[in-house]
This record gives sequence, C-alpha cells and structure tokens, in this order.
Amino acid sequence: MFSFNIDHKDPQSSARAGVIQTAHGEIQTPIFMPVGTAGTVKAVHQHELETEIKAQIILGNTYHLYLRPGIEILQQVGGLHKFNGWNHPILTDSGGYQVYSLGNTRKIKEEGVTFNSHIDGSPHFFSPERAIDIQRIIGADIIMAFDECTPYPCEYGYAKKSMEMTHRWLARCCERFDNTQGLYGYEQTLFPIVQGSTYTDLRIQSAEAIAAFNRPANAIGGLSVGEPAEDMYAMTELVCGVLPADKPRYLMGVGTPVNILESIALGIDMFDCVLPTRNARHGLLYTAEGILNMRNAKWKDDFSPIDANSPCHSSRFYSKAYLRHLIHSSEILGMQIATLQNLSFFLWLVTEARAHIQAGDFRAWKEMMVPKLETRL
Ligand code: PRF
Repeated sequence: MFSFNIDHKDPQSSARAGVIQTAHGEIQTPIFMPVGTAGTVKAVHQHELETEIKAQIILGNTYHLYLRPGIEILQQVGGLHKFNGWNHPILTDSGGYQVYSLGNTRKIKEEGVTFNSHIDGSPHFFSPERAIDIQRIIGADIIMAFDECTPYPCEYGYAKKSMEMTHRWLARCCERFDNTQGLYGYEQTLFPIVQGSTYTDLRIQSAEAIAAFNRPANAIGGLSVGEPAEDMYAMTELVCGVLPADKPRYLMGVGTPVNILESIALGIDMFDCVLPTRNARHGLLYTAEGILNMRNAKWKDDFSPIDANSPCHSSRFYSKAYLRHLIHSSEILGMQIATLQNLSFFLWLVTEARAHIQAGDFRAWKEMMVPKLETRL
C-alpha cells in the first residue's frame, strides 16, 4: 500500500516532486505537515484544515496522546482518525523527542526511558516496543521509530553512544512492528530516524545504518535543536547523499520558510514544525512578502487585508487592524485567524515549490523567494 513515486526532479538542485500513497489517501511532496500534538492542530477545525489550509497530513504525538486521553480511549474509539474526525493521513512522533523536552526527571537506559508526566508528575516508562504498541493503537498511517534526539551542543562521545543506542532501539522497533498487525485493518508504515548530532562521521555512519534497515522511507532527527543553520544544512546534505534517493526523506521539526526551501533543494520531501501554529498564537504572521508582528502598533489603523494574496478566506476578509486588536486583546478569534494565515501560507509555500520543481525553475524561484521570506514588514 505505502508507496512513493517521484514525478519530477529539479535539474539545478536535489529537489524532487512526488506522491506518497497511504491507507488514508495520498500526499503530494514536498509537503509541510501541521502539528496536532494532542490530536488537534491548535485553534483549527478539521474542516478548515481541509478546505482553507489544504493540509494533506497532520501530526500527532505519542507522548501527549498516551498521557491524555490515554490509549484505552483511543483503542475504544478505533484510533485517532475516528476520534478527531480527520479522515486523511496522520503521522505520529514516537515520544523519543517529547520525553526529553517535556518529561522531567527522565532516565535513559538501554531498556528504555523512565520519565514523569509534565501534567501530574506520575511516573511512566517508554521502550522501543512500547512506543510501537502505543502507535499501533493511535493508528497513524506513518509511525516513527523510538530514538534519542541529542541536544546541541553534544559532546562527541555522548553523541556516538546515543546514536548507537538509537540504532539498537530501531532494530527492536522493527521487530515489534513486523510482528504486530494493523489493529484497525489498514496498513501503517514505520520510519526510522538518523541521528549523529553535528558530527560528519557519525551522520554518515547513522545514515548508512538506517538505510540498511531498508524501510519504505527515512527520517532525519537531531537537527534544528539550536545548531547554526549552516550546520543543519551541511548535515542534511550529507545524510541525503547517503539515504536512498527513491524513498521519502523527512526532516523532523524543521523549520522556517527559508529552512524549508533550502532543505527541499537538498532533497527533503517532508517537514513538520510548531513555528506557524505557535508563532500565530503570539501574533507573528508569515506571508509571501515577509514576516509581520501583529502586536506592533504600526498596524493599529491599517485597514487593508491581512494578506490580500492568501489562499485563505479569513486572511483576505479581515484587516490587519482588526487582527491586531484581537491579538492585543487576547481574543480567541485572533489566534484562530492568525493560525489559518500561517498554516495556509506554509502549505501554499510547499505547493508552489512543487509546481516550480515540476516546471523546472525551482532553483531560480527559491533564490527570488528567500530574501522576501526573511523581510520583517
Ligand atoms: N526525533 C524525534 N522527533 C523529533 C526530532 C528527533 O530528533 C526532532 C529534531 N528536530 C523533532 N522531532 N523522534
């Protein structure tokens, strides 16, 4: 069922346009996946995700869904698709990142990770097997291997030991995955994750080890954790050179609009990031002309549309002054409108990238877009 077909390759970069097929429908790549941590893309209705944002796949987080509502509820309802009504592809992250960033007093051992809930402090244990079992129950179309995302900076010895453990954990994930059937009668696909911090030799080793597992797609983790952008691009380019070219490549937790275009040029097909949703709730808007801080007093009497060129209705309908007022007053509608703007822009950006890859002028288009995307309006 899961398949990836590349239909165009950019002649002047490593960018490619393709289609991923999953049990809940197809995904046109390159793609940006809105983050829906707790089974909801914050402030957005599923209907708006479909019709306004034109999302093709959304994320969920194993760590959050396991703590709340809990796997019993998800099993009872028949998985996350049934629970939240999103009848398109879903990807879940394994918890191998949230456990480190959110769980406190965590202890990492070969067997797995013990941590305390960020909600009530209760103790929990995740192992590679457990992360697979929980993701089987959540029922996402794409599930992620249980890994350790090393922090930045990270001492070489620790990065090496951690990477080697991530590889051993992957073997355990694959075994559990291969020995368990899709609970709900449709196929799920496991993505392994490359680690190795910012060390060239470790990244090559990790990419080779991960590629050898021969799964249908591969992910790159451990980047966008505070390292300079040049290091992130260098590691991404290196790893893309090792991972098989005929399988999707997912760069986890990336990034800004510029990061996304630069990484598409390096051969990345899938992205997710909290930036558009989180920043929207703080009044930071992304547009094709640049970034606007809606809290700024300069918008208080600007009655022009939020983004006249937006594919999203509310961004053409409401004015900057009105949105500034809503955000300034911490009104719920302000967060909703801003989130719609940012997500519809990120989806527009990757759709446009895809069209330019198909037209053969992606590189020139990217060079034209990058300075605009970095402009502070
Ligand atoms: N591992 C997992 N999820 C992630 C990451 C990772 O390294 C990152 C790194 N930017 C984001 N999300 N499992």
